[in-house]
Amino acid sequence: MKKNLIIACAFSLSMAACIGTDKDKEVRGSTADTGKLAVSTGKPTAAATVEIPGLDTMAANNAILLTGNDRMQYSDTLFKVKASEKIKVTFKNIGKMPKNSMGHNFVLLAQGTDFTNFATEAMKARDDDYIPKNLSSSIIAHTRLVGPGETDEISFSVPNKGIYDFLCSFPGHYGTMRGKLVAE
Ligand SMILES: [Cu+2]
Repeated sequence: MKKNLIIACAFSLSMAACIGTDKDKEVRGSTADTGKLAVSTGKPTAAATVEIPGLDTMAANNAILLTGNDRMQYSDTLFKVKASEKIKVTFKNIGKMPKNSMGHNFVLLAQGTDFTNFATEAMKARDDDYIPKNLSSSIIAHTRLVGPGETDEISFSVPNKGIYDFLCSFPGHYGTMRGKLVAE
């Protein structure tokens, strides 16, 4: 029960909501048993311990291959990378549906970004392929919106160790097309 709660927390919309107060961090830090990770919460000095299933056994790989399909799914929702080193994301839409009804992208958010707010603002940015200009400072990197059979490649790096959210910002997709990039 407790474990389920922690897992749900790790994948909830906002890490900040899970992390809570300093007092909570101490409690969480003392009870978590696997997959411990120092997480930046936006402030360089703030850290908490969270649990991500499968993270311990993953090797860091800065060459990310990711696909999206017609069922609004990414091929992976968890990546581990090295911070401060070049990361290359190759993202392909392997679906067949038209781009205007099932386009996909990969948008990596800066730590501390309000995930739901970002997704909501992105929905309004149809003319900019659902990349909200008013929240550009919240975006570390993004691919273009790709249609069926199309691929885009981007390179970037993340400055800090910690957990970063990514999503497809096409309207309605973020519920299933979302994941975490963990930098170590
Ligand atoms: Cu999508």
